[in-house]
Amino acid sequence: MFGLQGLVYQFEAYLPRSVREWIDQKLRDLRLLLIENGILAGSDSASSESKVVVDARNALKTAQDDLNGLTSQLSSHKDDLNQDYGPDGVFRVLKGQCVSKDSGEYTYELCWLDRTKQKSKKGGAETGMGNFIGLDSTHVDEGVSPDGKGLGTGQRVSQKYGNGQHCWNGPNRSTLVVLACAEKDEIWKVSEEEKCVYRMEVGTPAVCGVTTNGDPDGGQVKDEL
Ligand code: MAN
Repeated sequence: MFGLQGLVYQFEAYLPRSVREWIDQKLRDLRLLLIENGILAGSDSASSESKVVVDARNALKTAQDDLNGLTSQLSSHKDDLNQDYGPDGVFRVLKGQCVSKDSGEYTYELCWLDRTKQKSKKGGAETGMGNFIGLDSTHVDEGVSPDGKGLGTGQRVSQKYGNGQHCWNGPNRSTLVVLACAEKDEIWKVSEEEKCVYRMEVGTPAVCGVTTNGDPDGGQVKDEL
C-alpha cells in the first residue's frame, strides 16, 4: 500500500492542489474501507494482524475450548457407562449422595459408590475408610428391630470399599457395606470387625426387590412397604 501511495504522491506533485487534495481524500477513504472490512490492519491496532486474522484466531480458540469441553464430557460419560451401578443400575440414583451416622467417638460417612470415612467427634482430620471397589453379595444372619431396621437373614447385596488410609501397624482401611431394603437411605450400624476393617449395615430403597444369587430380595420388606 505504501508503495502505491508513494508513487501516487510523486505523480501528484505535478497536479493542481485541489486535485491533489481530492486524490489524497480518496486514498484515505479507500484505506479506511480496507481496514473496516478487515483486509488491512489499522495503523493504530496494537497487533499487526488484520481483523480477519484476529477473528479467525478467536473463532479457532472458541472452537478448541468447545471441543476440549465436549471431549472431557465424553470421557466422563464413558467412565459412567463403565461404572457398575448394580443389577438394572439400581445404584445410579445414589451416585453423588452421602449418608452419615454418629457412633461411639466417630461420625461415619458413606458416600455412595465413592468412599467411606470417619471423623472423630473431638475434631481433627477425617480418615478415609476405603474407596469404592465394586459390588458383591454377602450372607447375613442378623436380627431386625421392630422398626424394620436390620439386615435380617439371607443373601444381601454388598459394596466393597478398599485401599483407604493406611492403618498404623495394620492394613489400609477397608469397609464392607451390607445393604438391605428400607424406606430411606440410613446407616444402621457401624462396626470395626478387625483393626481398620469396618462393616456398615445400611438400609436403602435401592435394593428393594433386588435378587442376589437366587435369594429373594435385598432385605426384609417392612410391613408398610
Ligand atoms: C483410628 C481409627 C480407628 C482405628 C485406629 C487404628 O483411631 O481409624 O478406627 O482402629 O485408628 O490405629
